[in-house]
Formats: sequence, C-alpha cells, structure tokens
Amino acid sequence: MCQIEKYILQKIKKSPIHMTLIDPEKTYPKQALEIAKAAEGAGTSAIMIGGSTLTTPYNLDKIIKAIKKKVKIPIILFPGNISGVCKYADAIWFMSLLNSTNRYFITGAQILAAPLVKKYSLEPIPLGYIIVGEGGTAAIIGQARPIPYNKPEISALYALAAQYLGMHFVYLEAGSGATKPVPSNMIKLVRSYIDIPIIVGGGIRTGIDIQNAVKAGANIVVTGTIVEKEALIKEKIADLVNNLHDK
Ligand code: 1GP
Repeated sequence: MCQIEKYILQKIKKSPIHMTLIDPEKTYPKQALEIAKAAEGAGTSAIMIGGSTLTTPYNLDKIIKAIKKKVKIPIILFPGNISGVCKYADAIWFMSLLNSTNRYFITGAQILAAPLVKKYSLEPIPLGYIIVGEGGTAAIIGQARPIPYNKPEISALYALAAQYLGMHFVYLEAGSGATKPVPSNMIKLVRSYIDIPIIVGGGIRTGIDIQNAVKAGANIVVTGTIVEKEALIKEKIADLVNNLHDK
C-alpha cells in the first residue's frame, strides 16, 4: 500500500476525517490557494481537486502547483474524465462510476488514464463511485442512473460489489450542490454491508450534516460548494471539522 492511502487509513482509524474539494473549473489558482491554506489551517485532512466538466488541464496544473508550494496536506485528484489527471498531484482517486449506464465511465476513461497515472508516478487509490439522490452534474455528465434515496438497499449492493471487486474505498455521491445530503439510513445500510471505508459528499453544509454522516458510518466527509465563496472559509471548515468528533 502506498503513502497517501496509508496516511488516510491511519487517520480514519482514529476518527472520521474531512476533505476539501476544489473544482478547478470554478476556481482561479490564487483563490484555490487561499481555500487550500484556510482548509489546512482549519483541520481538513486532504485537498481533492476535480470536477465533472473540466475540459482544459491548464488551470488544473496552475492550481495544483500553487497549492503544492504552500500546503503540506496531500493533494488528491478527483477526476471526472482523463482531463483531470495532473502530474503535480500526490495521488488520484482511481475511480469507477459503478452506476453509470455508459461503459466509458466504468472502465473506458480508466484504461486511457492508467498509462498517464503510471508515467506521472501518481499514487492510484481504487475507489467505487456511486451516485445517489439528485446526483447533480456528476450524474448528468457521467450518464449515471442515480440511486433514489428511498432505495438504500441498491446502494448497499453496489458498495458490496465494489468491495468484492477489490476497490479500497466507496464514495456515496449526492452531487455537488445537492439540496439534500446522502441520508443517514442509506449510509448506515451501506456501512452494515461493507468493511472498506465510506466517503460521503454532496450537499453537506452544516455541522449537523457532518454529525449525521459520521454517526451513520461515514469515514470521510467531503465538502466543496461551501468554500467556493471566499468569505470565512477557515471558520466554515473549522466548524465542519469540529463536528466530526461531536458524536
Ligand atoms: C461533490 O461530493 C462533492 O463531488 C462535494 O459536494 O459541493 O455539495 O459540497 P458539495
């Protein structure tokens, strides 16, 4: 097992963690650096970089280079396509969108990205990505059939298959900016099916949302939208991180 994955596993063994997602399509390098610095100061454990509609690697390279100079926590790519692979990051969620209806998002982009990941010596972290609820842009671009919130058992089946296929993490994604985060009963049921760590993201904005997710069994909670507006980033993330432990 490689370095970044080890770092994540060691942390979540002690308590659930928070990761901050930056969308390179919506953020300039200077702004991304401010977000990453504030997030690090507030106790986030890693910076994830990616988005569903990223078409040009130019801004991505600049953002990651800027963050890398000043921030010590790992930078993990969260790609929506091969355009999201960048040599300056530390690791990549090597993800398969399991409930896509298009093979391209399950194994197609991955076979094209794999040689780049190798060439750039990026650490691949195998991840089963499951889109639920509204699903947002990720569901539209990824041609997913999002699992409705009233069908938690279907998410559990996907998650179990992900574990049996050898993936190291499962991500329950409600979609960036979702009006309702992944419901507790869905996370709880998935938790009862699988042993690998669960990442939850999409629509999480408050300490209560975080508490609900970790109480239900999430190991990693991801927020993105909450830091896209520049005011009070550190305070906002600190509030979320503090609520990881208020069980
Ligand atoms: C999206 O799960 C992430 O991929 C984060 O969602 O932007 O709603 O925080 P938000």
